[in-house]
Amino acid sequence: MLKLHTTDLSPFGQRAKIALRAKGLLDETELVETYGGTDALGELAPMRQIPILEHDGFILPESQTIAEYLDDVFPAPSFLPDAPNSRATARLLARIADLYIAPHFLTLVIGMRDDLRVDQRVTTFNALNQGLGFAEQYLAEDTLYAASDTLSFADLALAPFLFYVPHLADWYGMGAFPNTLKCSNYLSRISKREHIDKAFAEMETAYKARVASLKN
Ligand SMILES: N[C@@H](CCC(=O)N[C@@H](CS)C(=O)NCC(=O)O)C(=O)O
Repeated sequence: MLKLHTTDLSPFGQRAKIALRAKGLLDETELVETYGGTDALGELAPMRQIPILEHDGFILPESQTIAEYLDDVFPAPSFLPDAPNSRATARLLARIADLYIAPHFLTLVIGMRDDLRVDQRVTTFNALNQGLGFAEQYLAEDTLYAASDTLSFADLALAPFLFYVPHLADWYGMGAFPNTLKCSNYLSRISKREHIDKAFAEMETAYKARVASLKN
């Protein structure tokens, strides 16, 4: 039995959901729609954050750990390329997404509600752009996906965050990808790929609903 606690708006949740979809497991997964921070999530994991996966009684938080667990239990298709350099790049890009992009993304999303001050906007976009610059160094340009010609941990982690970059830049009146053309090109090319396209469509709908609720 597979169950995923998540919401379509969350790029962390989408990492787990894309993983399930790519493994052909989404149809048999019960999706529990929830935002983070609830008492019900707190009973499953101390972080109280989405996503949380349940698999035959095993309860697992943290999106990257969930993706790695799914790859261990359901090995095909693998989320790691064959070549050691590409495998390392896939892991590195996922780590860059978590360490240097995700924190600034969260500040900007929370700031939509709390009306981030102008100086904080600039600081946060500078930090976000620095994180994107780190990804830029390692993104492959001549491959179908971020690290190779197959979907990997890099795409599961990076693509959902990059999806939001133009949306958040638009919301805050900032430029998207000012010095990161490779990231921008990657976003265009990945948005057409199987599994990612569905995630992006779900995020688009969820983001529009979020914007509408903030404007009301
Ligand atoms: N490191 C976590 C981050 C997950 C995360 O920040 N989830 C957000 C939603 S996008 C959340 O549940 N926030 C609620 C809270 O922190 O109380 C992961 O990779 O799964």
